[in-house]
Amino acid sequence: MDITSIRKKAIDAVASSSDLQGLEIVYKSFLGKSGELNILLKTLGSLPADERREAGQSLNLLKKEIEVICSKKQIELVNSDAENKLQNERIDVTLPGVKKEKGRLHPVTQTIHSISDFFGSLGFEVADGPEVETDYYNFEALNVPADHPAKDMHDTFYLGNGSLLRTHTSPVQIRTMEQQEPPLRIICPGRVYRKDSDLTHTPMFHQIEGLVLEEGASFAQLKGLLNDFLTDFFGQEVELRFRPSYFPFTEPSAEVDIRWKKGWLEILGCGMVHPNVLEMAGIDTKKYSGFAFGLGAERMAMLKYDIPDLRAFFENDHRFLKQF
Ligand code: 2NL
Repeated sequence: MDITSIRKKAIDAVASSSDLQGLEIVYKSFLGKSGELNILLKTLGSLPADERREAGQSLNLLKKEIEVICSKKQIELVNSDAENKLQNERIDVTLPGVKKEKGRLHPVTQTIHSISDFFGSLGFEVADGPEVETDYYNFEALNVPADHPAKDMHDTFYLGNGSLLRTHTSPVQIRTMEQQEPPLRIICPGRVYRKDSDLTHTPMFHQIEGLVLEEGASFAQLKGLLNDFLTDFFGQEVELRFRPSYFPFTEPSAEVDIRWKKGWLEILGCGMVHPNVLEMAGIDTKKYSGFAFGLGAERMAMLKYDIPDLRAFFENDHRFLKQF
């Protein structure tokens, strides 16, 4: 094989390489360990000395030449690769983007926040506590007798190890009275659980209870407070009606109705904290008296936003939630 024909073969092969891998193969077939030039180099030894020198030189020149045309071709291929990508992988920056919907607080959470804010402005502190409670904190400390219907297996979720899911947030108030010295003004929002499920009841809902414990706390104060609260909540003067009622943990007790669409609507329960409850929590009943109230957050949100169906709060349909 003479050098001239190897040279021609190499130039043709490099020129017709259409991609970088192909060029690499061509390069190796001439300049690699067992490439054509190396094989030729090994035959030099069998040539007469005067011819050997000349042949060696031309082989070296050819080697350099092939290296140069290969690297030129390499640059060409890299450039045309980038050009191809620019031509073929176009992005239409004028296409409309995919919108991400903004999240927001659940209407029940917003209601809890707005109620907590109102009482916060009057010096109430927000308190919370466990959702898994003992019979003592959920019932006994609240003067609920052992045979009270609320304690029935059909009304309360018992967890089987002596604990239960709290049926109201009152245990939080009991725990606070045990731990802090009066005077006390607290608001206790949170999840509560009752074994009840139909159109107007869900097994979990949110309750907000309030407690004021101080010297001279009176029913008159309670009435004034609830009047101010409901006026603030509904954003207009509301007419209230206090109806005598019964809760084991308050005495006297009342249910509060507001005038609503030509009739009366029950909105919360309240009363003066029963002395048994205060004494069990270690409060000096000669010095202190207290009043408390409780309301359902979902019910308040339904009234405020005029939502007819309780289930809407639990379905988490964006079309419903984004309205608030
Ligand atoms: C309702 C309204 C009420 C209370 C909750 C309470 C808490 C303590 C002591 C006394 Cl620690 N009372 N909370 C009082 C009256 C009503 O909730 O309709 N409950 C069934």
